[in-house]
Amino acid sequence: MAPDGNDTKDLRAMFADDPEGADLEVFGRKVHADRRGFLRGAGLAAMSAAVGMTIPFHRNIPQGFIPAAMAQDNGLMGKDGLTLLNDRPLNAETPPELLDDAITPTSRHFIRNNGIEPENTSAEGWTLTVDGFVDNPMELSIADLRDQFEVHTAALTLECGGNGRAFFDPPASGNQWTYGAVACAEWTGVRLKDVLEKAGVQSNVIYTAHYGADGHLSGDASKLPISRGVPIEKAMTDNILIAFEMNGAPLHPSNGAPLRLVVPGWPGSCSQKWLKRIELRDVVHDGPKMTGTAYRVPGHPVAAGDEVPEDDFQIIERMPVKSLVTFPANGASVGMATDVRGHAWSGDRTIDKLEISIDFGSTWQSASLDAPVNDGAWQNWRANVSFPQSGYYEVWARAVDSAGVSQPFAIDWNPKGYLNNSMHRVGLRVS
Ligand SMILES: Nc1nc2c(c(=O)[nH]1)N[C@H]1C(S)=C(S)[C@@H](COP(=O)(O)O)O[C@H]1N2
Ligand SMILES: [Mo]
Repeated sequence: MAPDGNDTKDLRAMFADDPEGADLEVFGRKVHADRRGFLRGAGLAAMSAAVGMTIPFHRNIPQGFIPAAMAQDNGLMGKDGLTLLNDRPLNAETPPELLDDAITPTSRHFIRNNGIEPENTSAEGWTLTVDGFVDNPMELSIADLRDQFEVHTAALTLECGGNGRAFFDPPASGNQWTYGAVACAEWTGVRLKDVLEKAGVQSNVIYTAHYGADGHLSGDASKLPISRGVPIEKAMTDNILIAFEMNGAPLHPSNGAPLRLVVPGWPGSCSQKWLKRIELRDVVHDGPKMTGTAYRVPGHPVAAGDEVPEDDFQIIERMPVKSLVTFPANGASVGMATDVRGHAWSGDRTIDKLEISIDFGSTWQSASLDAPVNDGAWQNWRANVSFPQSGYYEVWARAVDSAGVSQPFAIDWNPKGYLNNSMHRVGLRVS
């Protein structure tokens, strides 16, 4: 049966009776069960967030119906061109050439889940608890956050600590991220700092602890998939948001709807999604993925493949200086001259210089580099390069940050495969 106007009645009835059977008939395939779960809980707001815009005729949509744009995409509803690395937990990255925009569209923001996304991601009735060593413990709805605090919008760079892990040799276990576990979306919310100030941070507090609503992979409701935190001095900086909008719309369900932290420049794991609670502690947080070797690197250089005692590992704080070439795509064919462009960032710092080489690093030329649009945003850069003759070339990019630190050519190896900030190389066929 075709889902055209004349069949509206039947379509509605079909979805009411048997949504899965209806998917099969309408889309010719079963829609990913997780996707259906979100929609059941979240409704129109999640659907709009997922397709990336409002749905003018939403009143005509049958109950339980999944828009075709969301049904099509390999279970990654509302995501465009992402590469699925794992579907349980869901992990998907963005090819660098799809990160060309100054502000990453929601449809191209990577997804990194450690557990199972909550079914209910509706803003309705969602609360955030702020407790621990505070003078005034609080429970705030999203409306309370909007009403009681100044609302800010900022472009904020989020990168997974494991981005680039795929290139470690010997390999490191975990998601084999290549380049695309990074994004810079525009987030709207309130400052973490303002909320903590209102709660009244007690003098013994040294660390935050963040808790989300996602479930552990084992299905054991008493276990959390991940709960991380940051030193209180970091938490009190200006560019950290408790966000309820992403690119001017409700958050995408997989990116933490309806509420999340965004801690730019630090490992993405600090930015708790589906945020339910922030606790202030008088000890370093010890939640899942805070201890052992998770999101930690040796405190000293190690040779590739070395065994490192657990005591030598330190918690990763700021992310290192890094850049991406987002145009042209790796493997593209171009003429004798081409525009080249991308982004550069360095956690808690700015980028001073972006250089590119087309001769395997012998000579370098400066690209033109924009200032960050705000504190916490990546910086956009561009150049025009001419090639002396046709053939195969590589464009290499290296950023230098405000502390004078540059990107390495080769990976600085560590056992868990974090913080790979080696230069991005893009191969081009020039003729
Ligand atoms: N509740 C919760 N928050 C989370 C995670 C998670 O699994 N559960 N993953 C973290 C990790 S490791 C990263 S890199 C970022 C990824 O954010 P994104 O999926 O919106 O890109 O979310 C962080 N916040
Ligand atoms: Mo991450």
